[in-house]
Amino acid sequence: MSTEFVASPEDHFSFGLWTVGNRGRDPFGEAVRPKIEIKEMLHRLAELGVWGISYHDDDAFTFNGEDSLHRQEVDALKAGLEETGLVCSMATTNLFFHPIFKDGALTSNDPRVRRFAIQKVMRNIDVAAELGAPTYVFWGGREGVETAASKDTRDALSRYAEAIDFLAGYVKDSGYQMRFALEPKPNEPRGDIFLPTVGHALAFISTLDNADMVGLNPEVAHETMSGLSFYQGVAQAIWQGKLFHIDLNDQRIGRFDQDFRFGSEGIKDHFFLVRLLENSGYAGAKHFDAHAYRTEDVDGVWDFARGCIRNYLALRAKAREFDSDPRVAQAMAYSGVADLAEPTVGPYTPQAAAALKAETFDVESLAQRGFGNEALDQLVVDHILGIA
Ligand code: GCO
Ligand code: MN
Ligand code: MN
Repeated sequence: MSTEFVASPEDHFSFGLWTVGNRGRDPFGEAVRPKIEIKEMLHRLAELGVWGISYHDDDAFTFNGEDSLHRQEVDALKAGLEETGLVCSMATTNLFFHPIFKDGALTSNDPRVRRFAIQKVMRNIDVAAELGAPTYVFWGGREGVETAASKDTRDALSRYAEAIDFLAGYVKDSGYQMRFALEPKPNEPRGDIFLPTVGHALAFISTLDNADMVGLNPEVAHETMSGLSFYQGVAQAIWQGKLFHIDLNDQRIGRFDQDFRFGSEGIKDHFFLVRLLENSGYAGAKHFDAHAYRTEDVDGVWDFARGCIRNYLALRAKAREFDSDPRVAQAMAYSGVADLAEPTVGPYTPQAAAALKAETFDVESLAQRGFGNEALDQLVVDHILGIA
């Protein structure tokens, strides 16, 4: 296997401006790295074979800036994209940093804050459309509570749905080719965040009037924080046609949101994740939402970015190797992997029900079957370790 993993724009890798732009601030300490200018970021990313960038309005444009300044700033970003050939693969709104959002944005108890938040999103949706972003993400970091006494969650979810439907109406009415992707997270910065997991978000989407244009942007770290399997969440989102975007990073279970370099921690989980994305035909952005360790200087930031890409490409190579190993095919056949794709009873008919009722099963012999999953999984581990 080649040890040179070179990305090309066809791989659809993307980075948020805030990821490589992260200066290492945390709740206990201030910035440890200088600011990198957006132009510089775009050039460095393009050199790494990256396809796209994503941004929050406030990453690139002055918060609540005058129209003329806003125009200049949008033009500067546009020029940077044109110069480097990068696309804008996703846009989003910062609805969490300014103190006005301390009680939430789309779900603040203050209706004036809710209206301001929706206006802020509309303003940036116009920019996103101009930049050609196909996906608009909603991460509700402040949409939540510390004390359940402060909000009726049913009202909060109604206001959340109202806002998403209103904004979806705005996109459709404006003729923009854009879909929304909700990003679940269980907590941090709020004590509890609404739509805490992939499952909650999928159920919420099904209540929307504009469910057709709303899907998910799941993040490795967010499901893993809760101890859930990211792989299973993503697989279900794909099954429901709702994987619109994905935030790739890494995380240890039960910790705060660590945003580690992709593939640096849960190597086996990531092997299966990459294999799933590749084999499912997912064609969207492979978006790294992570940042360099706080120990790093600017060189470390680019080591981090290269590492995310390298780990994805290496795991993709491993997954291909695994899927073309005849011993794997044999072990999978023994385990019955393909048999699960066979319908069990088909659609209900009285005849099918009667036939099933009349069927006899040799329960004892069925119970004796082994599925060979130890041998199958050892092949997984052997491939990952390079000893297959
Ligand atoms: C986090 C989130 C954010 C969002 C970003 C784009 O935990 O901080 O992952 O990084 O992804 O705001 O919506
Ligand atoms: Mn994210
Ligand atoms: Mn996150």
